[in-house]
Amino acid sequence: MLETLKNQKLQKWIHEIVELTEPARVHLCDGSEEENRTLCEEMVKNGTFVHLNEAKRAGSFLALSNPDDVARVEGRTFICSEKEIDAGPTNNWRAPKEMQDELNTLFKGCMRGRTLYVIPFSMGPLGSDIAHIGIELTDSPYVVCNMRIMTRMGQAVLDLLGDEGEFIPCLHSVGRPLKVGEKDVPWPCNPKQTHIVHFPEKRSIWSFGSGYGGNALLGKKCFALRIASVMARDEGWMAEHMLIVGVTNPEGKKKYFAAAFPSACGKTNLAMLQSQLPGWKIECVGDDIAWMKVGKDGRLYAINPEAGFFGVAPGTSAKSNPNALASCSKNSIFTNVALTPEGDVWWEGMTKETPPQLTDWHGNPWTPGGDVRAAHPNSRFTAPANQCPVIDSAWEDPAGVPISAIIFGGRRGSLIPLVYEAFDWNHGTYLGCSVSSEMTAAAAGQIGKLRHDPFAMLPFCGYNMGDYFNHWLSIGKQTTPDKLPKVFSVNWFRKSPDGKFIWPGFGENVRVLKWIFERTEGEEHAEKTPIGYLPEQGALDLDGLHLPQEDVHTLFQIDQTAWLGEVQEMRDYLSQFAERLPQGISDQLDQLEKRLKNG
Ligand code: O2Y
Ligand code: MN
Repeated sequence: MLETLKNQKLQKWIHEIVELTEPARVHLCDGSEEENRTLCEEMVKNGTFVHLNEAKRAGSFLALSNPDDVARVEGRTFICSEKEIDAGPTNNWRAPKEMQDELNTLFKGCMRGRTLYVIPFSMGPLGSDIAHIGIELTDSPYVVCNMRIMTRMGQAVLDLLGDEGEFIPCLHSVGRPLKVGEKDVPWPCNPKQTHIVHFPEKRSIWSFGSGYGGNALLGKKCFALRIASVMARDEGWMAEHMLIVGVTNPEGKKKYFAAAFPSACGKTNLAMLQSQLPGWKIECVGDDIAWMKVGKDGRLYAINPEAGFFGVAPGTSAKSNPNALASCSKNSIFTNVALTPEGDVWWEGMTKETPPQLTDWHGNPWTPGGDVRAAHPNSRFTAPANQCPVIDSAWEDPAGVPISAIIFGGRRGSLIPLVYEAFDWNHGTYLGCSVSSEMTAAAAGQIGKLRHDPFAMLPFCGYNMGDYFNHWLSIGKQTTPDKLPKVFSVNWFRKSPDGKFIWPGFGENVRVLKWIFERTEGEEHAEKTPIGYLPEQGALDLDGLHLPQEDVHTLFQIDQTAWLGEVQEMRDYLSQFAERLPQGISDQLDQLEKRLKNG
């Protein structure tokens, strides 16, 4: 069957990997309905999938992972550039030759008794100038079915690849070969040996030992962020951890915004926001990743390289995100959520009432009231983006959508105003550098501790982040300032002196998007302050919110002493990048400090 492959480079690579991993069979994925059905049936037989009730959740399945394989593993994720300095101080670096030797040993015979699936996939609409092709070789049928939702996958991609086309090779194994006659387990994996490895110079990915999410669906974080960020640096474009939304005003004018948030800041909710302001409409182009390129007209154009959502289930409800809930109403895969006696899914925060009886994510009977959660906190739904009720009409436009604003968010109980605007692109780049969040992870015992997450890219930048900051500065030189998106900072999490969140969030965040929209229209409504432009008195639409005046004051208060402390905190944080920290970023720090001191 491999002989039908026209691309010699692909054929040669598959042969090499077959020789190394020794699978029992090779299957070239065509992406068809029939292929998907067969794989799902096989996984139901093997116990990997539970077929959900067709009347409640058509075409959908539940998988329960091994409890030791439930999330991305940053400690086992490596950037193997030739020089350590090129991976930078925020990545785990290993010498490529040494790592390749280790991987060759791990992968030797690792697919014995299993099928090697060849998944041709496109990140981005087929044929888009901004899109790129990848080939994932995996021994996990679960990965195949998820990749079919998350990417454009199958024969059409091979046709586009042709004889000479370029692709990113992505190799994945669950790392658990089967002995002759051995019965498989429902979720094969090898957590002790997990390696998620990126070779930025070779532009290749080797992932071993995990079947879960970002570790295994290699198109997402491994390719579309870590390797793509390197490609983007070398080729003059941007691979960002950003959602993309279309915002339409009551007059029918539409603009597109991209936004980066660290985890646990409501990114998916913003991507699918239900506007609480009459006449204002938000539509979703993407919920997680944006690839952006300066177009012929000098504006920045963005595509969503993905075709589906791999969303966190807990907390997703008809109130918090009805559009996410509708997106996974059918043709979806659920991982590590609870199962109802009716054969549907449930997770904490889905409904007001907890069902009296469930099967939890360990597969055990579960009743409310105990300490254990029914669904894992990182349980997920994999849902086709085209099932989202507010998917934007241009979400698959190969040309991308023109970006008018870039928004950086974080979770900060104090200091950072609800919204402010950077003075220019370089200042906006500094805002990206300063993204940070107060941690919410109770288990880690670090509640409230500040975690820096520049551009929300800390775990996803495939090279030295100092060079990444420089790349941002250089994008600003590709076009004229009037064509560049304006850059904003938002913080939904500022608290009043009595410790309560002030801003209602969710659908009310549209009020902030409205002000941003108006600013990109060139409307004034802004007051110049040392940290940037803030909404002038009355410019932010607060009609009907009934926020006490002192809370509105706190939302926008700039505490000079605390801000000078933040400058010092940023100097300390950024010092790790040493000679790779661009002068342009140090200049921003100096200028901010000067403005603060001058009042
Ligand atoms: O735990 C995982 O493997 C999922 S990570 C993830 C999934 C979807 C969107 N974003 C993320 C993330 O970690 O940023
Ligand atoms: Mn993400």
